[in-house]
Amino acid sequence: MPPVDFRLYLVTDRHQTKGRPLRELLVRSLRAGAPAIQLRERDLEPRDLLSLARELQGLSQQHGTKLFVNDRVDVVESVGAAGVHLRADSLPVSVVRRLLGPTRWIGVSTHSTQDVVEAEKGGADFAVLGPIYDTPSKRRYGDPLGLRVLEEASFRCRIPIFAIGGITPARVPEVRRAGAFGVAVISSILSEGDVEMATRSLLDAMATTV
Ligand code: 3NM
Repeated sequence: MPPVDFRLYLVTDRHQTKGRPLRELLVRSLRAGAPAIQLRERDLEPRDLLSLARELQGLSQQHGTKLFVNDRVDVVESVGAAGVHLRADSLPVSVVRRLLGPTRWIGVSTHSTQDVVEAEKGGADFAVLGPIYDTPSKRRYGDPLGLRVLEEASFRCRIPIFAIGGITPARVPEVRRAGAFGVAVISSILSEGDVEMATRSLLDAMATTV
């Protein structure tokens, strides 16, 4: 696989859009330059997920954005997405690599240094590590890991690590200093009134700390 070439990973959650249609917000973020999106609508029926993924893949191609689909290798294949994003309880990376072949990216959600070590050993292209900070949805993801775990994982592993959980533009410099290659966000884009500005602020924060 080519090296990971994006540093902002927008994760979708249509329940965190303040009542606005997800598709519209994603288009606005794509136009503002969001380089990668993970479609993570886990409570959508398979056919609804497939049709949203198909539509987003078309929009992503128009904007030069990479589309990832959470867990559903079959949906990735059928819409020609850039890659899959695996959870702790998804199929193992090695199995997915065999299914998807060498041309699609595999990202993995991790919650400890050991998880990142294992994702790397399994052949993942990148890891998303969190929650680093308190997040509005923290109960679902456990206690914040803090910057020390990010530092430790970055020290021990070579795959790019994206920090997730409570990431804001103001926090970008410290997560970058702790070794994060990039950041992954939901609410710092999808819950903001000005989605374009929110996207650009994160991109600018990343650009000035790289
Ligand atoms: N995964 P926000 S935290 C989807 O720790 C997700 O694995 C997490 O939302 C993890 O950017 C999280 O609004 C939510 O804090 C991130």
